[in-house]
Amino acid sequence: MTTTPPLPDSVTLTEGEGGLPVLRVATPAATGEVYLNGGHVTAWTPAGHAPVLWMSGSSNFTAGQAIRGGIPICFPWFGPGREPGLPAHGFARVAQWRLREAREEDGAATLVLELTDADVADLPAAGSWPHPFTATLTVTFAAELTVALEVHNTGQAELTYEEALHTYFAVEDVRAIAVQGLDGAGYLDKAPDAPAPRAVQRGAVTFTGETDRVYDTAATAVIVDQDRSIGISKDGSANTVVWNPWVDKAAAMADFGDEEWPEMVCVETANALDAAITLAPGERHVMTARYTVTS
Ligand code: TA6
Repeated sequence: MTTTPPLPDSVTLTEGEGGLPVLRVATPAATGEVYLNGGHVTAWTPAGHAPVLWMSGSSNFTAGQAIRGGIPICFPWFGPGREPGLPAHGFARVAQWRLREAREEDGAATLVLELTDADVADLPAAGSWPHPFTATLTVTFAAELTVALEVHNTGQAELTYEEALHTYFAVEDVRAIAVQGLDGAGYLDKAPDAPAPRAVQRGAVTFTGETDRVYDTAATAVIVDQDRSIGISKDGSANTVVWNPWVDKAAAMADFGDEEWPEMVCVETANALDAAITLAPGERHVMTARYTVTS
Protein backbone atom coordinates (compact mmCIF):
# COMPACT_ATOMS: atom_id res chain seq x y z
CA MET A 1 0.00 0.00 0.00
CA THR A 2 1.56 3.30 -1.09
CA THR A 3 1.24 6.06 1.48
CA THR A 4 0.66 9.62 0.28
CA PRO A 5 3.07 12.20 1.68
CA PRO A 6 1.65 15.42 3.16
CA LEU A 7 0.19 17.70 0.47
CA PRO A 8 0.29 21.51 0.52
CA ASP A 9 -3.04 23.31 0.06
CA SER A 10 -2.25 23.84 -3.66
CA VAL A 11 -2.06 20.09 -4.36
CA THR A 12 -4.84 17.51 -4.25
CA LEU A 13 -4.75 13.79 -5.04
CA THR A 14 -8.02 12.70 -6.59
CA GLU A 15 -9.58 10.45 -9.21
CA GLY A 16 -9.07 11.65 -12.77
CA GLU A 17 -10.14 10.31 -16.16
CA GLY A 18 -10.77 6.60 -16.17
CA GLY A 19 -10.67 6.64 -12.36
CA LEU A 20 -6.88 6.97 -12.47
CA PRO A 21 -5.17 8.77 -9.56
CA VAL A 22 -4.23 12.30 -10.53
CA LEU A 23 -2.43 15.09 -8.69
CA ARG A 24 -4.06 18.42 -9.35
CA VAL A 25 -2.19 21.69 -8.72
CA ALA A 26 -3.74 25.14 -8.37
CA THR A 27 -1.64 28.17 -7.42
CA PRO A 28 -2.10 31.86 -8.30
CA ALA A 29 0.63 31.40 -10.94
CA ALA A 30 -0.65 28.29 -12.70
CA THR A 31 -2.77 25.15 -12.66
CA GLY A 32 -1.63 21.72 -13.69
CA GLU A 33 -2.06 17.99 -13.28
CA VAL A 34 0.06 14.84 -13.18
CA TYR A 35 -1.22 11.27 -13.46
CA LEU A 36 0.63 8.61 -11.45
CA ASN A 37 0.09 6.38 -14.51
CA GLY A 38 3.26 7.06 -16.42
CA GLY A 39 4.29 9.97 -14.18
CA HIS A 40 2.44 11.86 -16.85
CA VAL A 41 2.04 15.64 -16.79
CA THR A 42 -1.22 16.20 -18.65
CA ALA A 43 -1.86 19.88 -18.04
CA TRP A 44 -0.10 23.17 -17.38
CA THR A 45 -1.94 26.48 -17.70
CA PRO A 46 -0.07 29.57 -16.50
CA ALA A 47 -2.31 32.38 -15.20
CA GLY A 48 -3.57 34.58 -18.03
CA HIS A 49 -2.81 32.04 -20.76
CA ALA A 50 -4.63 29.25 -22.58
CA PRO A 51 -3.50 25.67 -21.81
CA VAL A 52 0.04 25.12 -23.07
CA LEU A 53 0.07 21.32 -23.25
CA TRP A 54 -2.07 19.52 -25.83
CA MET A 55 -4.12 16.45 -24.98
CA SER A 56 -5.88 14.19 -27.47
CA GLY A 57 -9.63 13.88 -27.03
CA SER A 58 -9.14 10.21 -27.92
CA SER A 59 -6.49 9.43 -25.31
CA ASN A 60 -6.72 6.26 -23.26
CA PHE A 61 -6.91 6.64 -19.49
CA THR A 62 -6.32 3.03 -18.47
CA ALA A 63 -3.70 1.87 -15.99
CA GLY A 64 -0.75 0.48 -17.89
CA GLN A 65 -1.56 2.27 -21.13
CA ALA A 66 0.16 5.40 -22.46
CA ILE A 67 -1.68 8.70 -22.28
CA ARG A 68 -1.73 10.64 -25.57
CA GLY A 69 -0.61 14.22 -25.08
CA GLY A 70 0.94 16.23 -22.25
CA ILE A 71 4.48 15.05 -21.40
CA PRO A 72 5.02 11.29 -21.93
CA ILE A 73 8.24 10.07 -20.32
CA CYS A 74 10.27 7.96 -22.74
CA PHE A 75 12.66 5.75 -20.73
CA PRO A 76 14.80 3.59 -20.88
CA TRP A 77 14.59 3.45 -24.68
CA PHE A 78 13.42 5.86 -27.40
CA GLY A 79 11.61 4.51 -30.44
CA PRO A 80 10.60 0.91 -31.08
CA GLY A 81 10.64 -1.72 -28.31
CA ARG A 82 14.00 -3.46 -27.99
CA GLU A 83 12.40 -6.90 -27.66
CA PRO A 84 9.37 -8.33 -29.49
CA GLY A 85 6.15 -7.21 -27.85
CA LEU A 86 7.69 -4.35 -25.88
CA PRO A 87 6.12 -0.89 -26.28
CA ALA A 88 7.70 2.02 -28.11
CA HIS A 89 9.48 4.61 -25.98
CA GLY A 90 10.15 2.34 -23.01
CA PHE A 91 8.11 1.28 -20.00
CA ALA A 92 8.19 4.42 -17.81
CA ARG A 93 5.09 5.93 -19.42
CA VAL A 94 3.01 2.79 -18.75
CA ALA A 95 4.28 2.18 -15.21
CA GLN A 96 2.72 3.42 -11.94
CA TRP A 97 4.91 6.11 -10.43
CA ARG A 98 4.79 7.03 -6.74
CA LEU A 99 4.51 10.52 -5.25
CA ARG A 100 7.54 10.99 -3.01
CA GLU A 101 7.03 14.62 -2.07
CA ALA A 102 4.79 17.63 -2.74
CA ARG A 103 5.80 21.11 -1.67
CA GLU A 104 4.92 24.74 -2.23
CA GLU A 105 7.47 27.51 -2.13
CA ASP A 106 7.30 31.12 -3.38
CA GLY A 107 3.92 30.43 -5.00
CA ALA A 108 5.24 27.49 -7.03
CA ALA A 109 4.06 23.92 -6.47
CA THR A 110 6.62 21.13 -6.88
CA LEU A 111 5.82 17.42 -7.19
CA VAL A 112 8.50 14.75 -6.90
CA LEU A 113 7.59 11.34 -8.34
CA GLU A 114 9.68 8.18 -8.33
CA LEU A 115 9.96 4.91 -10.23
CA THR A 116 12.44 2.14 -9.45
CA ASP A 117 13.31 -1.24 -10.92
CA ALA A 118 11.28 -2.82 -8.11
CA ASP A 119 8.18 -1.01 -9.41
CA VAL A 120 8.54 -2.61 -12.84
CA ALA A 121 9.84 -6.05 -11.82
CA ASP A 122 6.52 -7.63 -12.83
CA LEU A 123 5.64 -5.19 -15.62
CA PRO A 124 5.41 -7.01 -18.97
CA ALA A 125 6.39 -3.76 -20.75
CA ALA A 126 9.80 -3.92 -19.04
CA GLY A 127 10.58 -7.26 -20.67
CA SER A 128 13.95 -8.55 -19.54
CA TRP A 129 15.45 -5.11 -18.92
CA PRO A 130 17.60 -6.05 -15.97
CA HIS A 131 19.08 -2.87 -14.62
CA PRO A 132 18.58 -1.55 -11.05
CA PHE A 133 17.66 2.16 -11.26
CA THR A 134 15.82 4.96 -9.56
CA ALA A 135 14.10 7.51 -11.81
CA THR A 136 12.99 10.74 -10.16
CA LEU A 137 10.67 13.20 -11.89
CA THR A 138 10.55 16.69 -10.41
CA VAL A 139 7.81 18.96 -11.83
CA THR A 140 7.50 22.60 -10.75
CA PHE A 141 4.30 24.40 -11.74
CA ALA A 142 4.62 28.21 -11.83
CA ALA A 143 4.52 30.91 -14.50
CA GLU A 144 7.11 28.58 -16.05
CA LEU A 145 6.94 24.80 -16.06
CA THR A 146 10.13 22.97 -15.13
CA VAL A 147 10.44 19.21 -15.58
CA ALA A 148 13.57 17.34 -14.49
CA LEU A 149 14.18 13.63 -15.02
CA GLU A 150 17.00 12.20 -12.91
CA VAL A 151 18.19 8.65 -13.45
CA HIS A 152 20.36 7.04 -10.75
CA ASN A 153 22.26 3.83 -11.48
CA THR A 154 21.68 1.90 -8.26
CA GLY A 155 23.24 -1.26 -9.66
CA GLN A 156 26.74 -2.68 -9.77
CA ALA A 157 27.07 -2.60 -13.57
CA GLU A 158 27.16 0.14 -16.18
CA LEU A 159 23.70 1.35 -17.24
CA THR A 160 23.00 2.74 -20.72
CA TYR A 161 19.59 4.25 -21.52
CA GLU A 162 17.75 6.70 -23.75
CA GLU A 163 15.23 9.25 -22.52
CA ALA A 164 12.82 11.93 -23.73
CA LEU A 165 10.28 14.32 -22.35
CA HIS A 166 7.98 13.82 -25.33
CA THR A 167 6.04 17.06 -24.87
CA TYR A 168 2.91 17.90 -26.87
CA PHE A 169 2.27 21.65 -27.22
CA ALA A 170 -1.09 23.20 -28.16
CA VAL A 171 -0.89 25.44 -31.23
CA GLU A 172 -3.50 27.29 -33.32
CA ASP A 173 -2.55 25.52 -36.56
CA VAL A 174 0.69 23.61 -37.09
CA ARG A 175 0.68 24.76 -40.73
CA ALA A 176 1.15 28.37 -39.56
CA ILE A 177 3.79 27.99 -36.84
CA ALA A 178 7.57 28.07 -36.95
CA VAL A 179 10.03 26.43 -34.57
CA GLN A 180 13.08 28.62 -34.18
CA GLY A 181 16.45 27.88 -32.60
CA LEU A 182 17.41 24.80 -34.57
CA ASP A 183 19.07 26.59 -37.51
CA GLY A 184 22.31 24.84 -38.49
CA ALA A 185 21.60 21.72 -36.40
CA GLY A 186 22.06 18.33 -38.04
CA TYR A 187 19.14 15.96 -37.78
CA LEU A 188 17.96 12.42 -38.45
CA ASP A 189 14.91 12.66 -40.67
CA LYS A 190 12.47 9.83 -39.80
CA ALA A 191 9.62 11.04 -42.02
CA PRO A 192 8.49 8.36 -44.49
CA ASP A 193 9.12 10.64 -47.48
CA ALA A 194 12.43 12.03 -46.21
CA PRO A 195 14.69 12.88 -49.19
CA ALA A 196 17.71 11.71 -47.17
CA PRO A 197 18.18 10.11 -43.74
CA ARG A 198 20.23 13.05 -42.50
CA ALA A 199 20.13 16.80 -43.21
CA VAL A 200 21.00 20.18 -41.70
CA GLN A 201 18.29 22.61 -40.61
CA ARG A 202 18.16 25.82 -42.58
CA GLY A 203 16.28 28.59 -40.77
CA ALA A 204 13.13 27.89 -38.79
CA VAL A 205 11.28 24.56 -38.92
CA THR A 206 7.93 24.87 -40.72
CA PHE A 207 5.38 22.12 -41.36
CA THR A 208 4.03 20.97 -44.73
CA GLY A 209 3.70 17.23 -44.03
CA GLU A 210 4.54 14.48 -41.53
CA THR A 211 7.57 15.77 -39.66
CA ASP A 212 9.70 13.50 -37.47
CA ARG A 213 13.23 14.77 -36.84
CA VAL A 214 15.84 14.06 -34.18
CA TYR A 215 18.11 17.14 -33.99
CA ASP A 216 21.60 17.09 -32.51
CA THR A 217 21.41 20.25 -30.41
CA ALA A 218 21.46 21.59 -26.87
CA ALA A 219 19.91 24.87 -28.00
CA THR A 220 16.74 26.52 -26.79
CA ALA A 221 13.84 26.17 -29.21
CA VAL A 222 10.92 28.57 -29.57
CA ILE A 223 7.52 27.69 -31.02
CA VAL A 224 6.24 30.86 -32.69
CA ASP A 225 2.46 30.58 -32.85
CA GLN A 226 -0.09 33.18 -33.95
CA ASP A 227 -0.76 34.82 -30.55
CA ARG A 228 2.09 33.49 -28.40
CA SER A 229 5.52 31.97 -28.31
CA ILE A 230 6.51 28.95 -26.25
CA GLY A 231 10.16 28.67 -25.19
CA ILE A 232 11.75 25.28 -24.59
CA SER A 233 15.13 25.58 -22.86
CA LYS A 234 16.98 22.59 -21.49
CA ASP A 235 19.97 21.22 -19.59
CA GLY A 236 21.54 17.79 -19.91
CA SER A 237 19.96 17.07 -23.29
CA ALA A 238 21.78 16.53 -26.60
CA ASN A 239 18.71 16.01 -28.79
CA THR A 240 15.55 17.91 -29.63
CA VAL A 241 12.86 15.90 -31.42
CA VAL A 242 10.25 17.69 -33.56
CA TRP A 243 7.15 15.72 -34.55
CA ASN A 244 3.79 16.19 -36.15
CA PRO A 245 2.01 13.09 -37.48
CA TRP A 246 0.03 14.92 -40.20
CA VAL A 247 -3.00 13.32 -41.83
CA ASP A 248 -2.15 9.67 -42.46
CA LYS A 249 -0.27 8.90 -39.24
CA ALA A 250 -2.92 10.69 -37.16
CA ALA A 251 -5.61 8.55 -38.82
CA ALA A 252 -3.56 5.43 -38.09
CA MET A 253 -3.44 6.07 -34.33
CA ALA A 254 -6.52 4.93 -32.41
CA ASP A 255 -5.78 7.31 -29.52
CA PHE A 256 -5.33 10.35 -31.77
CA GLY A 257 -8.32 12.01 -33.41
CA ASP A 258 -8.17 12.12 -37.21
CA GLU A 259 -8.72 15.89 -37.22
CA GLU A 260 -6.49 16.72 -34.26
CA TRP A 261 -3.09 16.91 -35.95
CA PRO A 262 -3.20 20.68 -36.79
CA GLU A 263 -3.66 21.51 -33.07
CA MET A 264 -0.34 20.19 -31.82
CA VAL A 265 3.38 19.97 -32.24
CA CYS A 266 5.84 17.88 -30.25
CA VAL A 267 9.13 19.52 -29.33
CA GLU A 268 10.86 16.91 -27.22
CA THR A 269 13.85 17.17 -24.90
CA ALA A 270 15.84 13.97 -25.31
CA ASN A 271 19.01 11.93 -25.20
CA ALA A 272 18.50 9.28 -27.86
CA LEU A 273 20.35 7.08 -30.37
CA ASP A 274 24.03 8.07 -30.37
CA ALA A 275 23.37 10.43 -27.43
CA ALA A 276 22.21 7.63 -25.12
CA ILE A 277 23.46 8.13 -21.54
CA THR A 278 25.80 5.67 -19.86
CA LEU A 279 26.08 5.73 -16.06
CA ALA A 280 28.72 4.00 -13.98
CA PRO A 281 27.46 2.28 -10.83
CA GLY A 282 26.19 4.93 -8.41
CA GLU A 283 26.25 7.70 -11.03
CA ARG A 284 23.29 10.01 -11.74
CA HIS A 285 22.21 12.10 -14.74
CA VAL A 286 19.58 14.85 -14.85
CA MET A 287 17.81 16.10 -17.96
CA THR A 288 15.77 19.28 -17.45
CA ALA A 289 13.29 21.11 -19.68
CA ARG A 290 11.93 24.57 -18.90
CA TYR A 291 8.84 25.89 -20.67
CA THR A 292 7.88 29.58 -20.87
CA VAL A 293 4.99 31.35 -22.59
CA THR A 294 4.96 34.90 -23.91
CA SER A 295 2.02 36.57 -25.64
O1 TA6 B 1 9.03 11.40 -31.10
C1 TA6 B 1 8.45 11.12 -32.36
C2 TA6 B 1 8.05 9.66 -32.39
O2 TA6 B 1 9.16 8.82 -32.18
C3 TA6 B 1 7.37 9.36 -33.73
O3 TA6 B 1 8.14 8.51 -34.54
C4 TA6 B 1 6.03 8.76 -33.30
O4 TA6 B 1 6.14 7.36 -33.20
C5 TA6 B 1 5.82 9.44 -31.96
O5 TA6 B 1 7.10 9.40 -31.36
C6 TA6 B 1 4.72 8.90 -31.10
O6 TA6 B 1 5.07 7.65 -30.63
P1 TA6 B 1 3.96 6.86 -29.73
O7 TA6 B 1 4.61 5.59 -29.34
O8 TA6 B 1 3.65 7.76 -28.56
O9 TA6 B 1 2.77 6.70 -30.62
